Amino acid sequence: MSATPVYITIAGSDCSAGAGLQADLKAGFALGCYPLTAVTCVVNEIPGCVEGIVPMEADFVAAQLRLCLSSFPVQAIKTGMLYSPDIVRAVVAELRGFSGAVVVDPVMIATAGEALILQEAIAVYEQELIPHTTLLTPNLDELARLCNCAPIHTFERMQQHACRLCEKYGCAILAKGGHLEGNVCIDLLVQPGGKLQSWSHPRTEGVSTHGTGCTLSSAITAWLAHGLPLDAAVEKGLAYVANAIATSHRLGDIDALNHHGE
Ligand code: PXL
Repeated sequence: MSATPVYITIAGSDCSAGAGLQADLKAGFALGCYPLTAVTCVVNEIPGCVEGIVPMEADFVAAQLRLCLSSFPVQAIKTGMLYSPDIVRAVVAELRGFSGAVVVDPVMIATAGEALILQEAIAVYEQELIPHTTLLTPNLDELARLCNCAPIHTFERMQQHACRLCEKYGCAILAKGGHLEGNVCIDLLVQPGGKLQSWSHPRTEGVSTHGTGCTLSSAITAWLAHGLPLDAAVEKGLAYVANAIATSHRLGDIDALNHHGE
């Protein structure tokens, strides 16, 4: 029997269990991996309302990462909500000796608009974390923030800025065009060397989900941990999320993603 792939998610806890490390765990297990966790923050929230954020001490985030890395055969790492400059720096220091894939979901704001990052942490992402990244997965707001440009609404501008970031940092960019103008969502993968691939799907109307970004980056990391090349891992990650949305079920006021494997 082949070994179960192991990856680490470095993320915040969402008590409503739709996003954050809870989403990562569900996607990782559904895709046949063993996801380990390094907790960065505890977020007291339900979809649409972040009531409070309690960050861990940065040294303790690093300690969780160090113990996991030294105790398990870790194939890949994903980062989600890192929140503070100190936590981003602590993560970067532990990543230095790691040679597997690193997927960075640059979590900045929750769906309802609340900040999930201290503004000073963004410069640390740019200067220290993104240069260690294999794949960066910004949504349109995060892409505009990282490019220091006006809000992005069209596919052409999304492509132009994703290519710019890819060249600047030498890492692959998956720009998530879920909120582009029109009825179609287009996700664009730009790889160093200039290879472009895109996937489009119609917007799912009337579904109010939470945690799709976390689920996507975790599903991609799971497929990378299985040994798939980047473009295949992205394609299968996108399919996983599309299916989780299409088969989501109503739970109180939200549509809970349906996590199940292949
Ligand atoms: O979806 C972004 C996100 C990431 N991580 C945590 C979150 C959220 C959104 O609410 O709570 C912990």
